[in-house]
Amino acid sequence: QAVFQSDIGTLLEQVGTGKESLSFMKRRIRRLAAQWASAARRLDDKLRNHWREQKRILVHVGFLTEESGDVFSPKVLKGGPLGEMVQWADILTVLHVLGHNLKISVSLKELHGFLGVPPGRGSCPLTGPLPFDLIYTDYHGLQQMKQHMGLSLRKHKCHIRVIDTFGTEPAYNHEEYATLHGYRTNWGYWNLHGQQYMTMFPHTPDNSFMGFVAEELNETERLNIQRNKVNNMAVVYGKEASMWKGKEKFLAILHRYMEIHGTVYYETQRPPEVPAFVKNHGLLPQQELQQLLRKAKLFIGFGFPYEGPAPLEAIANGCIFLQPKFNPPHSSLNHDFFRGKPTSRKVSSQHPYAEQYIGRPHVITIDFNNSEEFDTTIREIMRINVEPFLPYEYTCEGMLERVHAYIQNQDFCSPEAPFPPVNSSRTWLSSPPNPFVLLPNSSLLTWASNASSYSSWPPLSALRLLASLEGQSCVRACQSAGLICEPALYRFINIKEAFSALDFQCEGLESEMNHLFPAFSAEHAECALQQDPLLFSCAGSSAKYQRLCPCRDYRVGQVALCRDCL
Ligand code: U2F
Repeated sequence: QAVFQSDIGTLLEQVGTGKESLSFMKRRIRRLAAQWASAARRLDDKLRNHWREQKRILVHVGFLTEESGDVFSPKVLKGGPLGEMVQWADILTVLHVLGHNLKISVSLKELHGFLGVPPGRGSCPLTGPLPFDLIYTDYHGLQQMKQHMGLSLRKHKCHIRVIDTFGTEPAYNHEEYATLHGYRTNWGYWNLHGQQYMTMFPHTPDNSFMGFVAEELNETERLNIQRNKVNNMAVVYGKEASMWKGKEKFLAILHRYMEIHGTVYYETQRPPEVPAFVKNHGLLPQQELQQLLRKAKLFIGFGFPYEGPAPLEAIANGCIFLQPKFNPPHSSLNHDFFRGKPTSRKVSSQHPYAEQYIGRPHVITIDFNNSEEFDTTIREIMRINVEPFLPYEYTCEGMLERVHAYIQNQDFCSPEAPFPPVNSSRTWLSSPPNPFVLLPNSSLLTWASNASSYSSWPPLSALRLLASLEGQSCVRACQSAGLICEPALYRFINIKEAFSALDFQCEGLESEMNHLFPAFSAEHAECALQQDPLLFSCAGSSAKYQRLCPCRDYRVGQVALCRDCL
């Protein structure tokens, strides 16, 4: 049984010392400890009757190992990326607070120690059972484990979770398919289950959304913030001088109305990219950045970095986040940063989560090339009042709840039951629930829930079958019905009966490896099933196909979980 623990002493000891990145993470863990503790109490109350199994968990942070080159640690105090460290600090805290048995490794030596057998007991370290129920790592760590574990990695890989900032879509993850169809990238094709990849934002439901947290405010802090907001104070998003390059025009317009602050790292002199009228504080400790954001009215992004934590922190502190729309959207096809990343996602603005999940009045996304619109928007921002806002999924309680649900329910190790059992399928065919779109109690679902050999998480009761439009992905199709695509439920709809339930008349039925299947092609009246469950994918679209989409409901503010998922 796992018991919530609010004391972070042992966690801090385990994190170790000797690197700036570890010190940054420890400062963060310490600073947010009280917030985690009170969130744990609330979740404990909420889950009162749940038995939570205590898991043996290894966290191996590959990108911080010397063996991977560790380019991050030396830049912690120099404006380098901190988003990953924010997330790892929070992951460690969540696992610790949930009360699991945690081991942490940031070097190959530690990894070997944790995975190996003590000397004298045998020569080959991994012939026995894996001493962990779960291993959280990243792409670097995965590579290192492959080198260390060799073939036994394959045997144990269902226990692995890969923290993957920008996400990996099934077409890129499937080795054979990626090789045959041009989806191979440097990040690899590991043949994992898509939901074993865990992302920083809910990019594609093909992956699990891990996230991180932002600081929460109490009532007094909220009131103080509202009282002390300075209407003409802006903070620019970008701690590295290069992020300011070529932005003179916008800065000049902004400067007509507002006092501009920056937190750009510098050694001795003001970086030339940062104009003299900007009040540059230099890179600030997280806590001081929060204080600055509490006073500022506007937090403005100039297009890079993509999808970091800072905009959420700004919005949580009552700022309006103004950011550029990308038209055309940035993606691995047209932008260097995303080139070679295992995703086809089209990034519509600097921070699509802020744009799509939060939106106005907290987030304003505009075309920065239109100076007039830019000018008007700045003036509008100075007039409107907004309250601090933090989506539940980015609070400590939200992250604890989500990770708890994953740990207790996600299972990539048990073999999946064959589908569909022949008898039940016949019964169902004789009275086709037509359409069973959006009908939770249709006979398909009743039948499937009764199939006693079956357990599913999310539960089958959450399933709503939809057909996408031609050229539309299942991510979009579900979204436009106010739902979310759920790849774990694909196996229930990858049956020929699903086509008739949607009124598709199949003249032919094939089964193929194609990440867009199951799908219907109107031109040939062809119905196509998916041959390989590893390729079930919410992402992906083609003008040739209407895709079959397993959608589900979700909790307000916690998109990773369906209503009955807890
Ligand atoms: C993202 O990485 P970044 O580190 O560039 O993301 P940011 O949103 O700028 O900030 C990360 C943290 O840095 C902190 C701030 C955030 O929590 O509180 N910080 C600070 O402590 N002092 C300062 O003066 C300014 C900010 C993303 F997260 C990565 O995954 C990507 O690799 C990267 C590139 O797109 O962008």
